[in-house]
Amino acid sequence: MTTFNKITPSVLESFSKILGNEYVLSDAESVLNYSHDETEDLHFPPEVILKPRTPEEISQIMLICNREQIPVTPRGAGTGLSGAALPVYGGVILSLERFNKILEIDERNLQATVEPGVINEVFQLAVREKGLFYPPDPASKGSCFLGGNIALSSGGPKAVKYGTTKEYVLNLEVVLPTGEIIWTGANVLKNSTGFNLTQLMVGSEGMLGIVTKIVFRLLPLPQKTIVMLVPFYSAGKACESVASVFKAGIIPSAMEFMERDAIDWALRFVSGISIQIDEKVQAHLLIELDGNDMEGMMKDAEAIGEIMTRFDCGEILFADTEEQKQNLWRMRRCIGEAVKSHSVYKEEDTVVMRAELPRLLAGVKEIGSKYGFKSVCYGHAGDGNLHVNIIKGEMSDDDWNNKLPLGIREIFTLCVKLGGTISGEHGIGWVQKDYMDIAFTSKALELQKQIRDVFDPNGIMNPGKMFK
Ligand code: 2HG
Ligand code: ZN
Repeated sequence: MTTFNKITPSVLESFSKILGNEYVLSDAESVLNYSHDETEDLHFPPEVILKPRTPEEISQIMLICNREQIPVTPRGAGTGLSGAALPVYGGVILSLERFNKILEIDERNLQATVEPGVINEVFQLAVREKGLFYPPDPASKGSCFLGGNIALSSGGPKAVKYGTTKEYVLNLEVVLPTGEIIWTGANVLKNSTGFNLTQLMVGSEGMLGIVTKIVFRLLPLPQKTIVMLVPFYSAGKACESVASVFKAGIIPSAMEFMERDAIDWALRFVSGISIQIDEKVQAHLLIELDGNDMEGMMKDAEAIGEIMTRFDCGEILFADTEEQKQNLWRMRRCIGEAVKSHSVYKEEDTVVMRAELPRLLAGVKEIGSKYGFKSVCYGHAGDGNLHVNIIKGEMSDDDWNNKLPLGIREIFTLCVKLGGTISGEHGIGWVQKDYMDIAFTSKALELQKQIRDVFDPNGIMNPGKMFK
């Protein structure tokens, strides 16, 4: 177990010499703001918040922290959902918020070079102006940073057709935990040169280094979309219908599942959207098609409608206007916040093979009955990624803290049995690290820890995360 030293006044002085006083913060308000992310109700105060502007400044900070044995937690926008950016041992929060420039959009090569503190949606809109498309679209796209999307290998609704963040990363400039600055790859679509350090960094949750430049590949922007909201009288049948769409040769650009409570809570949480829902409806699928051939897309939409009726769906709502489409997505994207505002909860980011979704949902409900907890489930049905929000409700604190982990362990064991694993897009961070033995053998876990130790020999880089 690594031991850490407290930050001394002389170390603080060294940080100020590198950054300037205004970018070295330890006032109570800053400490409070940087002590949590969007994960449940966890708070860990840092000793100091540093806001560097260049890789060289970060390099100097890392040299000091290695010499002084001070933990460093890199942080993007703090929208994470697994506690990966929480300074659990105090020390330094190293914020990437000043790395907020889109350095180049290369229209000839369909690439872009950006800094990690650029907001996902700001980047999406910037490339969109040039007719280009960056598909990864986490629910928090309006506030999350691209650097955080890389750290957690983030996904989002469009992953079902376009893949997740990792599919778009070509090359990374990284400041290593020991201070050296490297590039991990090359700005090319094909690369079979050495181990893939670029993909090793994606999803490493700030434990293998600090990303300071990102080279993304881009796609041409699809011009048209169709959005449909499909109600079901059985949540299980909604899940069963999903695989049939893909089996029919159709790849939607999004296929989202929402249990009845999820949509009810979202409609109460977000203003300006009203949808008539029959009281017998138990779940919905929100399905999007995108492309440039509206006639072909309409044929696919009709085929999907046909398939859905086989699973006892209700009347399908086709969004007629851009505003209606936006409203349906606004409703879907606010579910996480709606659940947070409704109850103390724990979120599990389960993922299985798509056709196993019905068994996962049924299993979650059975385990909930066994352990006495209610769950609200929603998520990316098209890629088998179900967000299970466990609601504390009337559970006692003792059951919540000591009995519930046994139920969560059963849910994750079921995921692995169904060909899946314990996180599809939210990562492991602080909250899921005790369950990693379900997803990996001890040898596979040992290998990952050894890789971490090679990159971070003094154990100061985001310590306490991902592994017990
Ligand atoms: C989503 O798909 C997010 O909505 C979860 O991955 C959002 O839990 C949240 O806040
Ligand atoms: Zn999600």
